[in-house]
Amino acid sequence: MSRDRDVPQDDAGLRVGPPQDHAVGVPATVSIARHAMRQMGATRSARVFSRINQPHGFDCPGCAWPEPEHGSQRLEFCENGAKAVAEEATRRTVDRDFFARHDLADLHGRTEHWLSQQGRLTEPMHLAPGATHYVPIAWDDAFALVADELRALDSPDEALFYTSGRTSNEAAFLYQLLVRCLGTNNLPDCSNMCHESSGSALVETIGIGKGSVTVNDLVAADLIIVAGQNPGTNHPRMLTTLEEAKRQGARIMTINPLPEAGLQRFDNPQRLRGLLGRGTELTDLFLQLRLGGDLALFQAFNRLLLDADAADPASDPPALDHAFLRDHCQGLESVREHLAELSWPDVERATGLTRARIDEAMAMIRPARRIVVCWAMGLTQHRDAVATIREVVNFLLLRGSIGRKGAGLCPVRGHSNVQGDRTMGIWEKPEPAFLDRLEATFGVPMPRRNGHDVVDSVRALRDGRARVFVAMGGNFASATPDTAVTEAALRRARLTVQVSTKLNRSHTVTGRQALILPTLGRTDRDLGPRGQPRFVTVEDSMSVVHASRGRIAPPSPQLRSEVEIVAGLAQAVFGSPAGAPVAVGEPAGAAPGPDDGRRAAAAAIPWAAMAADYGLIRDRIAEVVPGFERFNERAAWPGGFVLPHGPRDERRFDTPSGRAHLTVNRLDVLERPPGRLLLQSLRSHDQYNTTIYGLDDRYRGIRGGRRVVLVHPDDLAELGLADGDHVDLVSEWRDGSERRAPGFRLVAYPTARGCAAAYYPETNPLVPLDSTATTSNTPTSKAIVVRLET
Ligand SMILES: Nc1nc2c(c(=O)[nH]1)N[C@H]1C(S)=C(S)[C@@H](COP(=O)(O)OP(=O)(O)OC[C@H]3O[C@@H](n4cnc5c(=O)[nH]c(N)nc54)[C@H](O)[C@@H]3O)O[C@H]1N2
Ligand SMILES: Nc1nc2c(c(=O)[nH]1)N[C@H]1C(S)=C(S)[C@@H](COP(=O)(O)OP(=O)(O)OC[C@H]3O[C@@H](n4cnc5c(=O)[nH]c(N)nc54)[C@H](O)[C@@H]3O)O[C@H]1N2
Ligand SMILES: [Mo]
Repeated sequence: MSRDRDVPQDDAGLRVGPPQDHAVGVPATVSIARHAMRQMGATRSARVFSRINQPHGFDCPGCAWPEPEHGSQRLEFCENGAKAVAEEATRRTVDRDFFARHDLADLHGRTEHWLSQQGRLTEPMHLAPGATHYVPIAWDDAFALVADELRALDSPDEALFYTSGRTSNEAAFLYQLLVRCLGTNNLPDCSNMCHESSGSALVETIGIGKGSVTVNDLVAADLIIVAGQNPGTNHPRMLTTLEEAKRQGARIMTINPLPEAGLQRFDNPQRLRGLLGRGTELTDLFLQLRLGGDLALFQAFNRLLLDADAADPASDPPALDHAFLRDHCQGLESVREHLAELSWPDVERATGLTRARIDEAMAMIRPARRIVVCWAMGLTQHRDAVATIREVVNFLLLRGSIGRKGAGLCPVRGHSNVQGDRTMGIWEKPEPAFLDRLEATFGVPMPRRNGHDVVDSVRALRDGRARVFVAMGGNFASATPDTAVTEAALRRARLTVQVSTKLNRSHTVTGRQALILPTLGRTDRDLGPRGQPRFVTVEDSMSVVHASRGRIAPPSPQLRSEVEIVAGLAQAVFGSPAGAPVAVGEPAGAAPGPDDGRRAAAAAIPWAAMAADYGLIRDRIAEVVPGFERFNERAAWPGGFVLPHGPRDERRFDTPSGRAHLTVNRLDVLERPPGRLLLQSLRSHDQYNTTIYGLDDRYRGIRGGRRVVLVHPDDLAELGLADGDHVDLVSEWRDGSERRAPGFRLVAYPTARGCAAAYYPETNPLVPLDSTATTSNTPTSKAIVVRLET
């Protein structure tokens, strides 16, 4: 059995009160001010906040929710965006003396909260083999060290290059180019743990892995379904859009095991009524679903639509959009046959909802002509996540609610540029056409075998098949599942490299050698070699690409931009065009000729010039990535430009058949053995993924600590436990193995029956590496069978 006892905790002041039923308002404003003053002080705070999400400012590093299309004059950020910014723009710094004072064992014993609170990294640091402390290293020496380790590999496939979703388009494009010039597609990214299931389901069914709506579509919708998402905490600006949609007459249905405060009522802090009054009731119908029940629920919706159509084909509005189905879709008959067999007892078991409750939902769906479905991790991080999202697509296709104003699919992305990174080629399974264009533009043969995603990367490290690990941002050790397995895997590496803004646990779980390469963040001013200000671009959740300009003085003159770091690595690895040949390229045993040709071609890429002038990178992106024509010109447009989207723009579906696919999805109810609960791992209001800002989860009434598990009071009673008891969470995996996360305080909470909730990353040790979603291979962070042990 694996235990996570050695992951440090910080829970002395834990207090539990009643959950709130509304979001934002005055407490949020107070919370912004407190966080900002602590990290940045008054003048810097005012400067920074006036630039967030403004046409000439920077993109908020918080979430990927878009800015309003009309271009706003008001402050366009939220409490949690402000925290994300304050965390990055902090005046606190970590310098070489800090590393001299704290050895690796000391740092490893600290919490994520403590590590992040130390401040911004300021110079490159090196952990030598066997060393106890990180020590300073010059940039060129750091690059040379990486190059040496890469050259020592038998195959480029023994190196892994992770990306987290804050990386700009320009840095992401250059990074994937470097990696593919080395000869591998090992580009795992945070998306693999996040919206990969959405991408898998959408590419297959509608031919493109991105959402099909704009903000204006939400505002114009008749019905917005928010499934498996907690926008009050994770996408607070979405609440403003939902509020606007309600004012325009939309109704909102929420599907969630938890009654999340933000979705119940919203007090808009930018409106006087929000500051003083009770705010807007957002949710009209709350379906309190059992974890993982969404597939069954959407199958029930679809079956009832098919039944209604059969009973009354002439109803207004019609139950099915026959013209759309006839002209643009395929697969209706198979779905009809499959759903004719739907078992209502299975639906009730899977959803925990009565048939009467589902009929209430149908009564809201039937009159809606324009429907948007929004979702996030509550749908994507399950064993049957891809099937579930395919069923959501069925639902919208049956209603003709794709490619029509006020309607469509809205996967709400997490990291602020996670969607853009994928567009730029951060993907372990690249399209051949994309590789062809890279080859044509750069003259370097591109690797054609698929690379490792996140879970496969951990396996490769664990099994000794990968030996160098490079991370462009993120916190791989903490974000990945099966903490004990992942940490042991990382420790087997010969070299681990973290390009980071701040300290985190991944700097303390190292290979034989390790490097920390400090980089500029979104808010930092980025000056070119002649002192000229440079900008980067990002793509939001709705395919809008726009510029982001850092405006404040970086914490140290030694920092390099992510682009400069990639270029520095590339030059160290490939040398100059006339330099000595370096063995990178095909696996060992391949003839040296092509290797050298690859190296020479890669060396001929103007890395240094592109690092000096990001416009040169954008010119290449314009050649390689569809939709980025005249990129440099359009990047400068205030508000940016929207990438083309076939289904959204012209009901064009780039699937092999040219049609949208309705799919047959097998319903396999997730069983909960007696005495066990289904546990989901989620975010508190005071964190950004593995970055812990503070120990409060205000909306859920939890303060001063994070080691809590929320369980329905009736389940507690059934298990013979009580609110306030302390338990170990023990997960049970089908191979008979068990994983334990000790010492959680039980909180009686109105979640769905049979379900429990606890925070991520504290619960990551419980998720087995092999427990992943079918097809997308995303860890099942939202459905872990656990028992509670006193
Ligand atoms: N402040 C802040 N903002 C963030 C982040 C952050 O950590 N902090 N993280 C960013 C990232 S990377 C991401 S991916 C997003 C995450 O945004 P969310 O997906 O909102 O994040 P989670 O906290 O994982 O919440 C999952 C929600 O889904 C519900 N849920 C869980 N399982 C199920 C299920 O089976 N069915 C249904 N219907 N609902 C379910 C949970 O109760 C919860 O409300 O937020 C982004 N924005
Ligand atoms: N159990 C469980 N596990 C999960 C999830 C869950 O819901 N439950 N959610 C999953 C999801 S949705 C995601 S997206 C992943 C998140 O996985 P990651 O993206 O790997 O994790 P983060 O915590 O967002 O990474 C934070 C670190 O990024 C660095 N950083 C911040 N800004 C920048 C920057 O501009 N540049 C660079 N180079 N570095 C920067 C800082 O050093 C910071 O410590 O976790 C996944 N893991
Ligand atoms: Mo995410």
